[in-house]
Amino acid sequence: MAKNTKSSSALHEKKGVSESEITNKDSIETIKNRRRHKPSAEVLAQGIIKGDITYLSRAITLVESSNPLHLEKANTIIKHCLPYANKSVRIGITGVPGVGKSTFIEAFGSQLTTNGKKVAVLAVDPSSSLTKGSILGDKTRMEDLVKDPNAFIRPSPSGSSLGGVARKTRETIILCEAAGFDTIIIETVGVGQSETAVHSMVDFFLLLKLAGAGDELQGIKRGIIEMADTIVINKADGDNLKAAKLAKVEFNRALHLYPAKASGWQPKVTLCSALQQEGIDAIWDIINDYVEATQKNNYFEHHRNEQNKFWLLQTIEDRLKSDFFGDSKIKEALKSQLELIENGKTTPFAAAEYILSL
Ligand SMILES: Nc1nc2c(ncn2[C@@H]2O[C@H](COP(=O)(O)OP(=O)(O)OP(=O)(O)O)[C@@H](O)[C@H]2O)c(=O)[nH]1
Ligand SMILES: [Mg+2]
Repeated sequence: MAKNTKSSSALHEKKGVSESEITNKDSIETIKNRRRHKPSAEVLAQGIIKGDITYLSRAITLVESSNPLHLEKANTIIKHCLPYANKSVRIGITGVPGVGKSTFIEAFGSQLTTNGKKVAVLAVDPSSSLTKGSILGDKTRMEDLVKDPNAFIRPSPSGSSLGGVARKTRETIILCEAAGFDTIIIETVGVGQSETAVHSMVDFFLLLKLAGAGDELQGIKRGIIEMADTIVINKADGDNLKAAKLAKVEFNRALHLYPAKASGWQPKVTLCSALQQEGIDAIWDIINDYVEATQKNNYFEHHRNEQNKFWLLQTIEDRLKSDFFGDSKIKEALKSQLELIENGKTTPFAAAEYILSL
């Protein structure tokens, strides 16, 4: 490679350092060009459909933006991508902090890409507006997957409402599918309402659990168990293995007490060690069985249709709410009515009637 003769000043720090051999000038130019020119929605969509990750990331950024102009562009991109979406398995993964979600996704995702799958990992994290997206820190725990050309990891979008975050994630799913990702993993922390939101956007819901000492069913939210298509007891290794096996028996017994699922699927309980990458294959087999069974009995498609209807109504509700509370007249009236309530000069119902009448 030619010596850098341009800057021979003694002040130039890199004197004598030749340009890196691995620097590909063409690709640098391409990246620079892309940054300079803002591609149209159509160009972005075409790029995504060809599997261009840079365009995919850009489009997701538009989806996540709160700028109305970006929103319009994002909607056009999604419209173009929709015919190419839907051809995937969407898997939700939840579990309390520390249960091993990131470690599991690293092991599971790597296994999938080894088997020729293209995996996108997204997150719905209700706390991400505070922590700026925990999956970012997580990337250190997903070392292999981050580098894997067949994997795409996107941190949780920030947002003030779970509804907003969920909408962004749903649209991101569509974009990822259009880009050719056939397995979508959506991670969420098992606190708050985020599991419900994730459950309403996936085909298969996986609950990661730890074997505790003794009473396994204590402190578990009933709703989460009901949502689970499979309970995976993680950290089934070393001294923990015995407790994990016991927990499996208990969960199996407990699951039989729940009413049958609309999918016709009997939830499974299985052991795994994400750290030692044991039991991962079996989980993929379970998911395949589920997909096969529910496609056969038409639940798979029916469920996705139901989810679409749900999100249509949810989106209208969100929009009405944000339009309403964002209106300056309403904001003012709300403030003054709140003061009146505090001073005992009106009732909440009268105040609400008044504000709604505006
Ligand atoms: N022994 C053992 N340790 C594990 C296993 N899986 C994860 N761990 C450890 O458990 C700790 C937490 O794992 P993470 O993957 O960060 O858990 P997480 O659920 O993503 O946690 P948050 O991101 O905080 O919600 C780490 O120290 C892991 O090394 C396992 O199968 N066996
Ligand atoms: Mg994590």
